[in-house]
Amino acid sequence: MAKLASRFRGSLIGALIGDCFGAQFEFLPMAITASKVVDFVTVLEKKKPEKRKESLYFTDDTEMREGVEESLLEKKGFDKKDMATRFAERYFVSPPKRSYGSHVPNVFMAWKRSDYENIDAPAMSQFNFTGSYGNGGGMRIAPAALFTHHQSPEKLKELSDKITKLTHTHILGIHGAYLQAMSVWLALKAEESQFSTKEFVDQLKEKMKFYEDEYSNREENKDKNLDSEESHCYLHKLDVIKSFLDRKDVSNEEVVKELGHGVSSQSSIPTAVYAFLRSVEDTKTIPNRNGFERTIIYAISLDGDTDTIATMAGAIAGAFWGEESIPKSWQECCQGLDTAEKTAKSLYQYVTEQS
Ligand code: F2R
Ligand code: MG
Ligand code: MG
Ligand code: MG
Repeated sequence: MAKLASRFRGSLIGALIGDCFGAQFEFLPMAITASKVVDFVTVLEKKKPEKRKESLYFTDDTEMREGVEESLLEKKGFDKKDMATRFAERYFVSPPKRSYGSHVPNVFMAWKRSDYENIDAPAMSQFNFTGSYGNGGGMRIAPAALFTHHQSPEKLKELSDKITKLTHTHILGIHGAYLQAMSVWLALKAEESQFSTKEFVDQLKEKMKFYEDEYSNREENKDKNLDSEESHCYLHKLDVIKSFLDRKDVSNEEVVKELGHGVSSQSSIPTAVYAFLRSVEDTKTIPNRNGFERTIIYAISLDGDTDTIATMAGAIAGAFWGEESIPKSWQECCQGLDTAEKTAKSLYQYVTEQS
């Protein structure tokens, strides 16, 4: 079983690799298959180390994840002004390749105009005051699971909600980010030799049912007549994942139809969870590769929002199998590797001292 320090490194480096590798395919106007992704990684693996080094850039997924980590460590917990300032100031100097979501920069600009005094309102006014349900909450949330490793899932929920609501206040964005955070949190604690993918889904279902029930039972939501697929969206998708895990013939088309591969939380976060779980069980579709490698290759093969689905799946897979499962040749390709390694060590040290 991978040691905890290795799992911390695995989660952040796994997230980084998913982003850097997936960004090469994000919304490409061509069909992607697992064999095309395998060809891509094989070319990288055969390159001379000096040619590989930092040859792949990271995008907004990593830039915002780094903002979360830096702020949590510096402030020893959540500080909204500090985290918001880090998000925005990084965005204002970032190269165009970071390709942020189309609407989230409005939040950064509004914060800056208020000199970082008005933090809550800009996110709430997004999308005609419904708030964003983009997957920008989930893509950056893994460090919250590391930070609360020795705390309860309820503490993780509190922290995940605060980090997400800075930019994403739609309930599907908030619940989606928690589903991703909880998946990393559980993967960090899981033992490979006794691991059951179904039990993992059941643990997630229990949490999502509680929070989705709580939301739909709130007085102000009772007269909205939310249909059950909307109000219990993640519970429903976790059931789909469970039924997929029972079968060996689930095609990419079916996964995309039922779980999605888009930029919304609801059409990408359950997909990332499934990419990890499927890769634990299915050792045949992508042969001669370990579980971490299968997770990344499979997540990207689903096409669509490949950097974000692979970053979320990579964060879970890296937490489960640890850093040793991630080929050095893959790691060396990524811009941002030194930061991910250093931050994972600091987070590990921080939580160990706290426990
Ligand atoms: N932006 C990109 N990639 C560029 C390619 C996009 C693609 N060509 C396309 O056609 O979309 N990647 C990065 O964006 C995602 C994270 O975005 P984030 O941070 O959640 O941003 P935002 O702007 O808040 O939301 C993203 C989109 O989601 C839709 N949306 C969200 N809430 C909505 C609502 N309440 N009503 C209607 N639509 C809503 C909008 O389309 C937003 O633009 C990651 O993939 C990251 O890699
Ligand atoms: Mg395509
Ligand atoms: Mg991105
Ligand atoms: Mg993306």
